[in-house]
Amino acid sequence: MTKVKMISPAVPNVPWQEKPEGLVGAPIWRYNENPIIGRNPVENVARIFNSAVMPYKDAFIGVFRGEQTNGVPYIYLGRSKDAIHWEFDKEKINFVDEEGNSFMPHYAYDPRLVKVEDTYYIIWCQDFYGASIGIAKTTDFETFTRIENPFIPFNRNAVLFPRKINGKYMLLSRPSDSGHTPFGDIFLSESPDMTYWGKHRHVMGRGSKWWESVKIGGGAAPIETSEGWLLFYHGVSGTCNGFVYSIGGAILDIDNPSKVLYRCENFLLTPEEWYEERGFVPNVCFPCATIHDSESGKIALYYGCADSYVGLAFTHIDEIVDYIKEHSVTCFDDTDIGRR
Ligand code: BMA
Repeated sequence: MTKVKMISPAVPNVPWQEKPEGLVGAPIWRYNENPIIGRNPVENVARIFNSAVMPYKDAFIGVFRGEQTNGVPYIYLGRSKDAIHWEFDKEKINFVDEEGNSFMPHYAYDPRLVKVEDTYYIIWCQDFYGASIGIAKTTDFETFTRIENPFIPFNRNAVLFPRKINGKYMLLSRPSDSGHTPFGDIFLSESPDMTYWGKHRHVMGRGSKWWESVKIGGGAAPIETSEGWLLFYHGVSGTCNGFVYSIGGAILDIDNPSKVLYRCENFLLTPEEWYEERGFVPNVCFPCATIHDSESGKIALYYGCADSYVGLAFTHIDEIVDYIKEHSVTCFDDTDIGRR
């Protein structure tokens, strides 16, 4: 029995490795065979990173950011029996619009995959006369129907909550500019139908702590727990050699998630290993998904590494919630409702 309850299905085959002895810092430890996806994983795809996975039937499925050899990112479907070794479709996902006509975005990156009720949603960044958020839905991973873009540009990072809250779909996002945005806070928007989005609220701002002082953005879909929504997000620091992306943690109010209950002042994971520090864009740890088991409390966290690889790390619900609470520092902009 875990102390903190995860309100989600049991996933007994969640990938797992025990915590190494003598771990210092936050209770998150890397898989010792990282990276789990290396370079040139599919013909015409140079790198896969910033990708999202989840349990599906008795195995696992995922949507993967595949950087083609012409440099343009698209989304590829992958399947796995153990959530560690992945097989990818050779062709990128061919979306259709609501009339059934083929729809191929100009580019598509940083997909998240979230199941709400009986539908799986893919949320990503695409061109909409500027970088903005795209959404598609599927029930069978064969037909992917692109639905309305939720926002006008610019916005390059979004993730859906895994259930409606007070009857509404909830989407975290980070409004931005069209490039390598030098600012950014996390906002929350709600919708009755996944088409019309409003009641926008500020959730939390870039932090006063140096590791997240430039911008922050939602990461994995929030995990529902008895303490609130556990959110793994990314925080960015500016250095004389460019941005550094670390993983942070916060817990949001269960009924009103624009209110931050706890926010960890320390990063949970920061680039340290060769596959995080060295690559197409060095020094990037970019969380996009978790697979978690409510019975055992095990959490497997998937994150993009250096815009080149996919990494896997582990934590336990009781340990991570304790750590975030023990090291929590919030300000008024975090804890209030977020409407001015
Ligand atoms: C962000 C996004 C991510 C990327 C990161 C580091 O702006 O584009 O896809 O991992 O930059 O390059």
